[in-house]
Amino acid sequence: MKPMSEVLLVIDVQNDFMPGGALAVPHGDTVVPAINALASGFAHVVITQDWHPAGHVSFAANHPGRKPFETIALPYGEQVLWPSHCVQDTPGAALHADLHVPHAQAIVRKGYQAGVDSYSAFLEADRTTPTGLAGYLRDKGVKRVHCVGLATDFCVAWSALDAKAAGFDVCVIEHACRAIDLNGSLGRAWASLEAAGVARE
Ligand code: VGL
Ligand code: ZN
Repeated sequence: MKPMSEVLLVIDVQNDFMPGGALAVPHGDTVVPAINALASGFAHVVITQDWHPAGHVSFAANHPGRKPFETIALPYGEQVLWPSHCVQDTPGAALHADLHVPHAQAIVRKGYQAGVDSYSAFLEADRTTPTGLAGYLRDKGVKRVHCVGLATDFCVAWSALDAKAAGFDVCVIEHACRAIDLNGSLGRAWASLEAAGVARE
């Protein structure tokens, strides 16, 4: 059993990211048994949920004339426009029913400000507003963050990079992640992770 100083960060294993969901990640459901198996070896598990209001700035539907997967310029930078997904308190935002991590200690929700996205579990897309997760993990004595979940090239990659920048040792456990891979985003994500010193396991 891994000690409390090593956390398993289970990222966005939510219905809308599963096959048939609003923003389906190809084979996204295959991470569920992999994460269940890993989680049984971790005393410390934290879960994240993408958690948007219906009027969220990342939804193409809130930008007349724009379509999903286009990008727009926002005050904080470039934003991909997504199909509406993970709307607060809807079935699509719920964790996958087969995710079995009864001992998870905390659930961090992100992306709940209407005007700011948050791929990262640590820092919102304005790159200044913390979610509080870094402080939580430091308070708990965490040294190493093991990242799993969806999607490798968006929320997993951004979370892993920010965990590293916050001073933690970080790895991404590849077999327990799946990617969206939009215009080469997966290759770019692995390159950024490697350059930052995030381990690929
Ligand atoms: C995600 C796109 C939009 C993710 C969340 O969990 O990777 N991707 N919102
Ligand atoms: Zn989102």
